[in-house]
Amino acid sequence: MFKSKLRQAVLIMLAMVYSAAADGPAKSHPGNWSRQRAQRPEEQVVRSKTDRAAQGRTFQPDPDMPAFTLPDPLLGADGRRIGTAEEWKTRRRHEILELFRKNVYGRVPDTPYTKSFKVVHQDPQAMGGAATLKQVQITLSRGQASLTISVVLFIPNRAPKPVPAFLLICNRGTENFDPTRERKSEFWPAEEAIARGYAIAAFHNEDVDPDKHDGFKDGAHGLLDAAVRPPDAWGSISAWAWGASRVMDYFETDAGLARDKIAVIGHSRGGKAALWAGAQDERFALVVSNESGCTGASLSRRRFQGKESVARINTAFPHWFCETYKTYNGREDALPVDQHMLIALIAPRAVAVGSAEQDLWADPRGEFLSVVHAGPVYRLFGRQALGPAAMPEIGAALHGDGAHYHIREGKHDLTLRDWQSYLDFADKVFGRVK
Ligand code: GTR
Repeated sequence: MFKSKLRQAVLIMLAMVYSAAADGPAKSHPGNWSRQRAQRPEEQVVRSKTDRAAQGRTFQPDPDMPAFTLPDPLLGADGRRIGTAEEWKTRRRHEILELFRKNVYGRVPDTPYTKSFKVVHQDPQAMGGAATLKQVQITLSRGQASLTISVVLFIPNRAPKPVPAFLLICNRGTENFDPTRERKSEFWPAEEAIARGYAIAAFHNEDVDPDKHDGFKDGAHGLLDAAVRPPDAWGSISAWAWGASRVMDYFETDAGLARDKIAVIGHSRGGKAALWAGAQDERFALVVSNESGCTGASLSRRRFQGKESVARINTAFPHWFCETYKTYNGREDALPVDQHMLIALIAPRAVAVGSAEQDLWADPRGEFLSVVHAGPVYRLFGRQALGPAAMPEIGAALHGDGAHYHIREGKHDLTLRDWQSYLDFADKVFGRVK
């Protein structure tokens, strides 16, 4: 009893020291940050799958950047510290969700709409008999206006039902989730998922909202917005996240799918949407961000040359976030949130973040640190997240308690290698392996 209390106290102290150090000026970590932190005694995570090609290389040291301090996810708006999971769930989680709605992603209007699901095509012998294909149309209507999200879903035939499932918010061409399987893509490796006993689904983000700035006339905005959009009206990232939740509405009606084992995954802009979907919609049991970068998994306050900034993303993609977010252009330190708080909103559910070595635009270390700094919130629930871990070697994955991080060689992309890492973690999260 005493021993376990002592151990808990040591863990909390380590976490506090760790947060303080990593929140402080970036320049307080000269040299190789990863190696400095590699020998923490309380390391909880399992190292796995080191790619042969990587040969023990670690991620490059940080470039020079201004010092920064992260907002504390556990400090409530009234100045009181959150000390229990209950306080987090009933108070702080809502405060942080509101901060993200008000300042970053925008708010979904509460306009009423109707919803219908239609299985428009079904093939019980798809993939040479390995899977059942379902093509589902989800139609959202308001008066005479409507939009339809087309979902491609494969469910493994040779697996006990209901099965866990991955839902991809696809921000690349629809050929990446070809229902005929004539075209196969690593971006959505359906055969791999099926062979491993997972259902796999995808929809195209532009079904929900075309990825262009048209003054919010088309897509979900055209359907649901009021005549005058307030400064915290939702942008396209939020619309895509909302679309993922509408697909989840359908999943809940499909007896083949385990509704408590649904993962939402996205790459890059799709990864930003997946995180925001998972932050808001607690039905997603696992949330996967692949190289989501700025206003996805990476910390906004880490500013260095060669990384996407808030000003740059708001200028290049003026339709992605709410208007208020633009007031933070060049003022990241003034944001009431940073992206570790987005990850924290997923707690105690599972989160997986992946980076690519050459993808400096997305800031791999900033993506890793977001997960680390969400740790104190996971610990309220008795989960360790990544624990006091160092960034893994290139090609390695950390499967923590409720959190996963990996970094692979190569460029900005969602590859089979990334998927394998996420499926390995999902196996653990969903109790398919010890
Ligand atoms: C880039 C953008 C990133 C990322 C990426 C993508 O142009 O700057 O934030 O979202 O697009 O979606 O591939």
